[in-house]
Amino acid sequence: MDTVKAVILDLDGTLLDTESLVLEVARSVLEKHGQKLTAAVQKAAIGRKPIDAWQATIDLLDMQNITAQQLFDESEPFLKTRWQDARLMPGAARLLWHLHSHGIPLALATSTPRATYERKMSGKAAQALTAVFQTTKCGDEVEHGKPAPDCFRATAQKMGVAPEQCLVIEDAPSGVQASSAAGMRVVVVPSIRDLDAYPKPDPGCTSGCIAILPSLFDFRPETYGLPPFDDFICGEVVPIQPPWLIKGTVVKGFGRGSRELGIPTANLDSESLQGALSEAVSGVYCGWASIGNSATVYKTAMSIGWNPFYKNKQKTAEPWLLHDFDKDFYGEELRVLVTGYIRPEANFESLEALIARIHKDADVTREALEQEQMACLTTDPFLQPVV
Ligand code: ADP
Ligand code: RBF
Ligand code: MG
Repeated sequence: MDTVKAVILDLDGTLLDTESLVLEVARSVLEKHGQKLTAAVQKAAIGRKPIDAWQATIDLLDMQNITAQQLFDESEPFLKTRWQDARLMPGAARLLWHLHSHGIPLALATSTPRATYERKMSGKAAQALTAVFQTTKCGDEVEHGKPAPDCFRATAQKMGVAPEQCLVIEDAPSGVQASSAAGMRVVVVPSIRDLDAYPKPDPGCTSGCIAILPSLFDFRPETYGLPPFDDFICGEVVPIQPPWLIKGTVVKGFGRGSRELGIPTANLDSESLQGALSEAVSGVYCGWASIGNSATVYKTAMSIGWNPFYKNKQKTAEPWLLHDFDKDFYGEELRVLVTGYIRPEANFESLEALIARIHKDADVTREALEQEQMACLTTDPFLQPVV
């Protein structure tokens, strides 16, 4: 197998969370028409061209007297002013800086037209990253867009590396198809939860999908002959820098945390996730938390996602504060400073296995937060109550 000499990355959904912005704008456009962006609409619209996404929305919500073109025309000017607010995907900055600092040539191959690319990368965090790319190929600079292989072929040619020596990182089925057709190996970090949309990974193949990963945090460069990360805390926790700040009101869940698992989790209201965090974020994390009017800070293990073991329909953020409280705190404000990624959400064969794994997450959390770089964050102003 050829060694990897260059890494080519997709932009939207892989490095940049533009999906959250699109959803936010869609939400406000629909609101003006007295409609709500339901989960069903989101599912139907994701991964589609804007006009097709709006058509699916109209059909699902049974909206009369309006066309997809009209809704598109309403949303477009909004989006144009918002691209600069696009956040980086979890783990994107860490991965790019790591590879760049080890001298691995990096390139970007995106369907976005050049002018929009400039807007999307003009935000503070994204701006800094433009320096790591040796070359960038935009959608309007090739004859045929993805799923055609043109943009990947042209990128490799410009870098002077053979397709077999390129490793591609993609989120969308069309990008997987494009890079596979260009004769490259591709690691997929899916933006669509239904994995049937992607080919089955074959780690041994010389071109096509070689792995599907839950997030960029789970990318292990050494698997592909690239230099390994050296920043793990206690050998396994990925540091999140700067930490994520999540604030919300504690709401009632299914009540099974304490009852079924003996592990109470203070579920945060759904709005606390919208806007504050990328739509794509899920997994098990560690961090510091504080409650209501108190400035006392607790070690916390938190799950974000759909609880595969229970197959939840709604995404939840559920911190387990590693402390024995003598009362509950429903309705109070809870602040979580998320400092590290532990693992992806998983399914388990038994309730006992799930419980055992969560207790291990708690042990990992306790130890990781003792390390200086995480211990020093207890005084962060975000954890203080606003008086
Ligand atoms: P629910 O499904 O309503 O979230 P749980 O059984 O998970 O119910 O219990 C969570 C509630 O228990 C929290 O909302 C909080 O008020 C309370 N609680 C008590 N101790 C803790 C703790 N150490 N961590 C998180 N929540 C706790
Ligand atoms: N649920 C899962 O289905 N899979 C997991 O891997 C998982 N990991 C968790 C890790 C931690 C630290 C915590 C606090 C919860 C986790 N949960 C997971 C969620 C658990 O199923 C949930 O808290 C209960 O269902 C109560 O709502
Ligand atoms: Mg709970």
